[in-house]
Amino acid sequence: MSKHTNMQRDVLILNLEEQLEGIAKDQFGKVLKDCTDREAYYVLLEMTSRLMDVTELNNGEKKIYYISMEFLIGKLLSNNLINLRVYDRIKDILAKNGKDLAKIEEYEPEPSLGNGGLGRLAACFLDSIATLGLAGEGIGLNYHFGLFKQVFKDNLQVEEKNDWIEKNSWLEKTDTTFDIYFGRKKVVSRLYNMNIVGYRSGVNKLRLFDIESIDEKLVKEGINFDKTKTKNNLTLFLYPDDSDVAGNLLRIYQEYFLVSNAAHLILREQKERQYDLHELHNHAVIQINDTHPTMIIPELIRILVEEKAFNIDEAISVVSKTCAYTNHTILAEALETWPLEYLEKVVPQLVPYIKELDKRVRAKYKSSKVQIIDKEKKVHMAFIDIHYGFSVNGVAAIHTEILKNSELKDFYKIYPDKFNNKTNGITFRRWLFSCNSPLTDFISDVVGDGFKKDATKLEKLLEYKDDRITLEKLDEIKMLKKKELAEYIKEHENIEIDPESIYDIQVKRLHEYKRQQMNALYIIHKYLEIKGGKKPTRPITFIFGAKAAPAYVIAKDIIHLILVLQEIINNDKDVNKYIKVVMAQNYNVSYAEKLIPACDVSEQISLASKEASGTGNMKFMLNGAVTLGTDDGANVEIHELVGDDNIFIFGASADEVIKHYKKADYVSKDYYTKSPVIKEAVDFIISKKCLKVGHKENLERLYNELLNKDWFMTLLDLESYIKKKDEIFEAYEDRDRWRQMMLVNIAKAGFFSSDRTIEEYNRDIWKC
Ligand code: H2P
Repeated sequence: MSKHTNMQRDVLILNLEEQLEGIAKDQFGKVLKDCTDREAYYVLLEMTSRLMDVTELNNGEKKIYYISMEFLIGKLLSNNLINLRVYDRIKDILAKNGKDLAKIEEYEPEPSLGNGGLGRLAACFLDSIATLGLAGEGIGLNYHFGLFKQVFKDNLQVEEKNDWIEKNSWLEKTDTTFDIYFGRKKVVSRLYNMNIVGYRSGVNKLRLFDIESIDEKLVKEGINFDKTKTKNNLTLFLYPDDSDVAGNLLRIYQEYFLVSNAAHLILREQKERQYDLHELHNHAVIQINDTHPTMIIPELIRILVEEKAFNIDEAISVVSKTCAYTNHTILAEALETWPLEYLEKVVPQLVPYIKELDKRVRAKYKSSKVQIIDKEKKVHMAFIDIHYGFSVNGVAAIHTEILKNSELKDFYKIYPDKFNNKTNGITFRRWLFSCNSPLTDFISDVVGDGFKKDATKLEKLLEYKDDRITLEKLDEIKMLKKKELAEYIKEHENIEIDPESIYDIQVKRLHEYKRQQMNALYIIHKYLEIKGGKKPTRPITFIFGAKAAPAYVIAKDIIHLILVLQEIINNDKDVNKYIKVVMAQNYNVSYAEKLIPACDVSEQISLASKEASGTGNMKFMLNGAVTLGTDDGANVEIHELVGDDNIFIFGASADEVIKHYKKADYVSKDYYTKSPVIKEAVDFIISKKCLKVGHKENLERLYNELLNKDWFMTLLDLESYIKKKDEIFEAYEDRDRWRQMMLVNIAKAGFFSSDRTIEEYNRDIWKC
């Protein structure tokens, strides 16, 4: 950091109190003490922005461009204060003025610029890239209404727009605009920046592109709008409903808009720094986050050829050396294949380049399995990335192995050196320091502060595995967090929960492969047991948080079932002493920050082989929850780290599941017919009790799905899940053992710091 900015920062920090008062006076004509919490939020926003403005930009000869349709950044105030190292001071000043930072933060609107793990990972990566002092930026879109805001009405999910952009916000409008062409149709983009400050480090930028001609009024009801008015709707929502052609086309418009802006920005920066574009790969590396930004490859090639006088061979060569691809899932639905005809409609100028890329592959490789354009004239976006990028990585060890040996094996044969694994990580700044300060402080007291910069130092905690005082303190902190969550849930969901109960939590995007429905079937099973007189030793609170994609019918039916169970169980006096169900409304990053520190049992129950990594599993572990999971994704690595004694694993292995798919021999009805336990739980979905509270159509559809399809093999694992789950609840009663499990999980979580992940990306891929 230069002396100049250092000094400016120091002066600001020295005079924090004076500065805050000055801003309060300017903005509201009041002293800080008299400001409302909302006003105090804007004062802090201004203060933090000033501090970031005088923090030096991370710089380097080579820059990372992390291109992603999603950046689930969450609220930024606390995180920024922590990274700027003024959190405690600000908290003290506020307290002196009768204010509570936690209450003030409530006024920060939360953007929903992401869907789940993929978007949240991108946000954690930005934090770590900045923390490691790497020059790198995120490039994404500035969706005005984000994903959506979830509300529950009549036990159903209803989507509303999430209106998060305010006049004063972290967004900085810039003067940068680009003309973006869809064939002959032109739109004008505008760049907005957000500062991303690293922990005890410099600042990077998140670049969010918007469209100048956006028309928010297009959204009339819920999240519905005219999908054909591209000029006005492009950045209204992330993931518009893609159940029709217009929705699919809009998605392509968005993707091209993102990458074309990115390409312009990157090339402009190269020019400003007077770099030779033939050396692009020495000064820029582009990380393509899942297939959504794949068109950056043909777009860059196109611009180099048409505007920079490259010949096509040179252009392909330099772009291929610049782009790297991360695969986040093996689910077919997420490996995009666009009909060529759609691309012709939206971006005709790109199609000749895609055809050229395809032609070159055809000339070299005969196998139809690796062709970019298939017989049905569909373009396999991932295949563009693999052929014309220099690196392909999976996001957890088992996932990368599945890519190499099964999903992408034909490519692995051609390009063994391109494939590599980068196990995901999470930023501890947000997922420990910020969301669980009592635990952070306690760990510092026990093992010192070293873990804040080097997370593997958490392992020192293991020396205290038999120390009663340490273990009791861990439990005390957990109880504190459980009480706080109980208050929050009372306030937000109007449900009373007992902090003495076991908190069993499953929070993640709603998807059948993540198997929230299996958890719901367990709850039914427990309910019926209690009705039959078998009471659990200790009450249990089952908590869910999940949004379902608006057009994903069965996912919405699963939410419906959970809400129906919530109503039946919480109102049944014979049962609600023993179990309760909470479906958190509008689960988002802020909610996660409240749920995760309070969790006892972390539900990671995907069908083995299907969850590429998971990152919630890491956040829970770091906060002392014990995992109940399948050997899938990063659970496998958690399992290896904590050992058999500190995790509860059940269900079919990834190999077994892959075999079932290959042989197509899984028949869910067989499991239903053979097992009275399964039958009883599944039948309950369409019992009179449920139908009285819920909707026949939704419940019957879900019931039939489970019996006749069950693509993600819920019934295959249900019995072993019930058994393991009973076991983990029993294990909770051995309080000494449980506390030790908590400690071991925290101690071993260091590996999952995103600082480690980013170090590996940089060492093996980016080389900055
Ligand atoms: C996805 C994968 C997760 C992975 C995450 C980040 C797409 O997230 O499914 O297994 O951890 O990317 O790599 P999600 O399902 O939460 O949307």
